[in-house]
Amino acid sequence: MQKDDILRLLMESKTGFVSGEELAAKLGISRTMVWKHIKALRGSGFGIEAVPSQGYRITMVPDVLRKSEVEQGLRTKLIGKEIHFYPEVASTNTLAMEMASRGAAEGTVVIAETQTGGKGRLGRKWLSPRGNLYLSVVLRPNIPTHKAPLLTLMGAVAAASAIRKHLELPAGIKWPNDIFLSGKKAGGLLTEMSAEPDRVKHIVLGIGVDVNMDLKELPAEIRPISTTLSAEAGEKIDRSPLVRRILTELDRWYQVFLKNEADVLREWERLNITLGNRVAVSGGGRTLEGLAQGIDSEGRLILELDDDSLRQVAAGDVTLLKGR
Ligand code: BT5
Repeated sequence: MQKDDILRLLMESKTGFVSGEELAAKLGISRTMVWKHIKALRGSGFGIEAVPSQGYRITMVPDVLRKSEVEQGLRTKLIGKEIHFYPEVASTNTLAMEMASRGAAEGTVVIAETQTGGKGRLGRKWLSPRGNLYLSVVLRPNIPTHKAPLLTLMGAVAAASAIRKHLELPAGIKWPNDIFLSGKKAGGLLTEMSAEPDRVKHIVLGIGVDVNMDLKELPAEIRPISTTLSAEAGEKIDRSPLVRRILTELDRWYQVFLKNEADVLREWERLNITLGNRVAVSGGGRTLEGLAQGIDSEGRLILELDDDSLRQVAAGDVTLLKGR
């Protein structure tokens, strides 16, 4: 799109300025058309000043994810070869599941600025104000259904690694699907699956990361136990390169997963904040307490109960009680 090309040329300019004449010549359009595009860009929130004899210059970039910006320089093999951006959807997971059942290619990504019906696990809600990341990826691994939970762990490794590398924040993983910073939840994962009796047909891996929202957007009861990347970093975060990094890490860790699941589990163990703690695991109407000792080859949490017996837990909500 010409508008995107103008944006790119302005962003790439060393001096910041590009003259209307140059823009017109590079795009093969009239200067009047250039002016129309500049007006449209201003309309979508960009600050662009026009200085006589120097040209146009960007003075403010709105906090909006742009497809061209995310795709620019994205060098993944599989994840994000096709990306669908939406200003608003009910749930990126629901949409990606629909796309997957209609044959969407493996690696297809759905991203939205906000969700009106964001989903957590077990029918819970994922609040989705603007300024954060909401994305879902279609995967088609050739694995038995009982291995599917490992993809949540893989996604958590990828998300935590991306946050660590991109922002140098010490993101950790709380079993099974939470991204934690400073002891608070900064993101979550939701894996949904369509399966034959015992093989996976497709999986949608959904990731929500709290990035730039004001914590006041969350209800008072979860505000004290939640955080955002910008609150932790102490500055607003440019989301496009962060998305790129998350897709890059997903691309990498999904390949690792397909080659050797154990390598993913090893990295998960390195990044997790659950193991070694006394925990309470609730789910299915009951709570178990014990020492979180490890995870097994299917991603289940191994608990050592107070009578020294071991118990494998496939799903639940973990509360960290105290350290070792
Ligand atoms: C999760 O569930 O943590 C999974 C979140 C997955 C969200 C992504 S966004 C893209 C994709 N599309 C979707 O529709 N979903 C995925 P769970 O462990 O069940 O945690 C849910 C609980 O977290 C809620 O009951 C709240 O207490 C809390 N919560 C809700 N919204 C939150 C937010 N934005 N930040 C922090 N905590 C939140």
